[in-house]
Amino acid sequence: MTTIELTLGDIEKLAREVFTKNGCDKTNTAALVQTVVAAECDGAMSHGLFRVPGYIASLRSGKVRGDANPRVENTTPALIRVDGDNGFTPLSIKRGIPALTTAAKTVGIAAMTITNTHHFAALWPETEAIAAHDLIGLACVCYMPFMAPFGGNRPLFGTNPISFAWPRPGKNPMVIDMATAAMAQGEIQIAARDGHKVPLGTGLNASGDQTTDASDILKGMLLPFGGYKGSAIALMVELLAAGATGEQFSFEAVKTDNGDGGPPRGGEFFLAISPEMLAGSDWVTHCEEFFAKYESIDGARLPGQRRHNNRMSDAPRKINRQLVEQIESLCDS
Ligand code: NDP
Ligand code: PYC
Repeated sequence: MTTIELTLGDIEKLAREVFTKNGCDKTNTAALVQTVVAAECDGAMSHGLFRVPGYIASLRSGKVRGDANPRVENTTPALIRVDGDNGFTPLSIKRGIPALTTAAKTVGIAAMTITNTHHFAALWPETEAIAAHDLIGLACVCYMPFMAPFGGNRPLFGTNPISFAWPRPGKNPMVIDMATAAMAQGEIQIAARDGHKVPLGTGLNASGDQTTDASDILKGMLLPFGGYKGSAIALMVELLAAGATGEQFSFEAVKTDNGDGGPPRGGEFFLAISPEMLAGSDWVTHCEEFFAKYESIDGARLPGQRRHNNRMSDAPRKINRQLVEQIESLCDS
């Protein structure tokens, strides 16, 4: 694999150009560019520029609106609904988070659903945005079937990521952001592209047999992380992202999707909780003592720390050369 070095400014410029030239208005472009740059900045290779060809395919096929105008509605003091107007999710998130955090600060806990939207990104930007208001944040989405439930050999779940952010005033939040599949689909696609094997237990081939060949898994299915326990969490994510939002389950999304390679229509579920209102004013000191204990254990590091460390660097990022050329060609054609 050959790579090319791009500064964060180059990445931003390339992303802005490709979205603008493919029918995105200024507001949607700004939200998408922010998402792509944040992923590259934090070293989430499978969810930054890597996703751009899929975004563009869905703009070109007309599946997703580049001029979507999401609407935010408070349905009760603690419930917020965002209708994404058939756009990509970043703009809905941007518009919905202020209403969600205001509600959680007022009532102590608030939930938000985003529907009629297309999610193709990492989830930590949304939970970090909640934690920035000193609130606990949780978010999850589903996708199209690519993961078999534990014990099965037919895909039913998406790779069903969940993100959880714990606020640490004055510091970066503690952020967990993970697929509930043994590997994110994007990571498998990159392993297949780069000819890397993956650990046994990651997925099955089309015949339902275990394999370490990433290309064969792409023709078959992924398995949940952690056996039946991970499968249970994937099930919970599917129910929250589709059952609780009223949007499509992964098995429904694949039926309505046009197969253009971009994300299907789906929902996103959010929770925001005030630790101050639940636990009292001592919560920061109490939890920081816990984090200090955690970090005192040799070999242990907090989830999110790798991304936060990457974020400190303004060095150029190494990007797959073919991917950059592909995106450049999408600016022209
Ligand atoms: P990883 O397996 O890379 O990481 C999962 C979590 O574990 C992260 O919070 C990570 O923190 C943490 N972690 C990793 N290694 C360690 C360690 N040694 N000690 C402590 N914590 C650790 O993520 P995935 O590959 O599962 O997911 C990648 C991205 O894909 C996510 O951002 C997810 O949102 C996205 N995704 C999106 C989907 C969608 O439908 N939109 C579907 C599936 C995934 P850190 O990042 O700091 O390493
Ligand atoms: O990496 O599993 C994944 C994924 C699915 C949708 C967006 N990312």
